[in-house]
Amino acid sequence: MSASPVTWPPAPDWRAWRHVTKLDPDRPLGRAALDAVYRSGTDAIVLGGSAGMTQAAVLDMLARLADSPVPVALEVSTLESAVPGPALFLIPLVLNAPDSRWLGGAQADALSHILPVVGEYIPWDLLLPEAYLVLNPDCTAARITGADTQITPEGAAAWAALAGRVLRLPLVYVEYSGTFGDMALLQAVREHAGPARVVYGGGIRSAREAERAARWAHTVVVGNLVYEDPHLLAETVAAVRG
Ligand code: 1GP
Repeated sequence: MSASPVTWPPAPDWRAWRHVTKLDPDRPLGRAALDAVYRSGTDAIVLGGSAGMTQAAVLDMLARLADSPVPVALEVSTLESAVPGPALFLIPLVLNAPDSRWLGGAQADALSHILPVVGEYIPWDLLLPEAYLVLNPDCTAARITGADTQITPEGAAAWAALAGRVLRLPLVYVEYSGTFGDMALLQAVREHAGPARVVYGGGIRSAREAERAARWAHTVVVGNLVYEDPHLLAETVAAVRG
């Protein structure tokens, strides 16, 4: 295979991210809230959502974030939203879904469409797989994937060992989107994920929750708070930095 005709910028140092702010391209976000994100000290912005990841919405959000002081990553959950511009492309795989479609089938399907058309332009070094454990039964991702959200800390530890040590995936994401999760389960994941970075997201609405999650997670993700109380984001950043 010949070398890519495109030279992409180097990937940002995602291993150093302690605090990440997740923005949903499908949700309206005012200028004041965006300014609060920029001023918060967060390490990176991730665009992601379980619904509404249209090409137009993602391109619009990327344009608004052109002046971001921190790297902007894109969680690629639909084929149409895979557009150039982000500093990093996160590829979600759902470990605890019963259908292997969410653990590779959907991604291979997407590649089967992309490879023949723009294969030589794919920035492979900017793609980063995330091994998700989806744990809030009421979140959209759980409804879409049918994830088994009732797993125990021991079950989560086994998934973490499989992802981090056997499959050697770089990230294990403990996802409680919308609700604050079980810290014993997060601890079990951290203790068994081997070299993988452990990411936690879900229900962080104050410094207190951010501090608790940051005890076990390498990276803490805050989403809803930006839309509800953006002025509190900075205190979650301060809390994870200890
Ligand atoms: C969602 O993990 C993130 O994917 C953050 O969750 O929106 O509950 O903060 P919240």
